[in-house]
Amino acid sequence: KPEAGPPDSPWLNVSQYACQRRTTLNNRNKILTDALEVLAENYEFIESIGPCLGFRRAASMLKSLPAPVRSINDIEGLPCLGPETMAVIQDIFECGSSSKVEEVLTDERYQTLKIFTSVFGVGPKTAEKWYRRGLRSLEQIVSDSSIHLNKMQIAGFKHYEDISKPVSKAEAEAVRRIIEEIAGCFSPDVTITVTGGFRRGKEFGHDVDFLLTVPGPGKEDGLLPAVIDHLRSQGILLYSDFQESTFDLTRLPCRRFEAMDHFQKCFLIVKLKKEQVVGQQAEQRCGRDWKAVRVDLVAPPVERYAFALLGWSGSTQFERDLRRFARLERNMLLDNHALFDKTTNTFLQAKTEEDIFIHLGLDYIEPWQRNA
Ligand code: DGT
Ligand code: MG
Repeated sequence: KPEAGPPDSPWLNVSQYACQRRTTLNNRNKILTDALEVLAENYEFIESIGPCLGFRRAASMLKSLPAPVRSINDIEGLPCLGPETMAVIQDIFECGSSSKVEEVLTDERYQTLKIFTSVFGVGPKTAEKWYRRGLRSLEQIVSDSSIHLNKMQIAGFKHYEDISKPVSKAEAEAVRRIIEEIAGCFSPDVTITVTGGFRRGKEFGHDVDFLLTVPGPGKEDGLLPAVIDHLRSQGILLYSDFQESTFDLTRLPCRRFEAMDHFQKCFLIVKLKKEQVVGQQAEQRCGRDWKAVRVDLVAPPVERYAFALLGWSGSTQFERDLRRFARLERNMLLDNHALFDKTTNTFLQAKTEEDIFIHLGLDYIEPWQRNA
């Protein structure tokens, strides 16, 4: 049997870091990666970070392969495949499925936590708390008067039907036009950039993510509150959670990955009229003529734009590996705000994403190749 494919095999020299791989949406190993991601998610639910990341890393590596894996021999020598992952893959090749994965999929706890965490504002901790109280369905939660829901969760339940459905590219584009028009009233110099999954070329997303910037120091102050006010006065604001900027250059960079950055941002639910979406006719007579859509807006200072853009374009796994690569291979700290070289004790400046890749000594990876 071959040791690691033929000498000219494209599978040689696959990096352990997602930021050194090109991962398009064309995943040739979906059967394997779906299975591994179920296990990762299950570990996430029990907040077992190590095993969770292990399975996520393995799935991410397999997504980058240019061809389907056909046998266990194919993947010999590839990085990110621990013994547990290898056992799952072996099971799938030998039996058509992994008993470990099947077990999780039929597990009541996994199924329940999956439903609970599908609600906007409900994370693994809250889901677990409800599960322990014996609750098993969303209906039970909304009808249980002893459960206290926060503002975000109330909105999550209220608009569940709409926001649990995927957002299409056409809908994302319609949202962009709305935000663009409103932000243009604040300043004619505002630029609006789609980030997240849509920037990576996805056809559908769970929300629409945007970066808004205004050239000139401090010119973005007040931008998002103004946008929110406008949405409200147009009657299309269903929910908003505005977070004032806590960005402080003197306290950079953060020592580890933070779930949240410090830029001015807001998490919204907006009412998107069907007539505003290209290719969609307003439903006549029966049904509503609008859909609730989750929208995230982030407004970094313009000199932080490249870092914010790189940080908000994802995928999450790509971001994790960029930071890990910077830290372990370059002795640098990267986050959504800045890149810091610990060897020279200096901040490295960047106007574009390309600048950041150059600082890190990485080949540039296009957004559509970051679907790790
Ligand atoms: P989707 O919306 O399900 O199609 O997938 P994405 O990739 O658009 O994921 P999403 O919308 O949760 O987040 C967009 C990217 O922004 C993702 O790679 C994570 C990244 N990100 C960077 N900083 C932050 C932050 O402070 N909060 C959140 N939620 N995401 C952040
Ligand atoms: Mg998104």
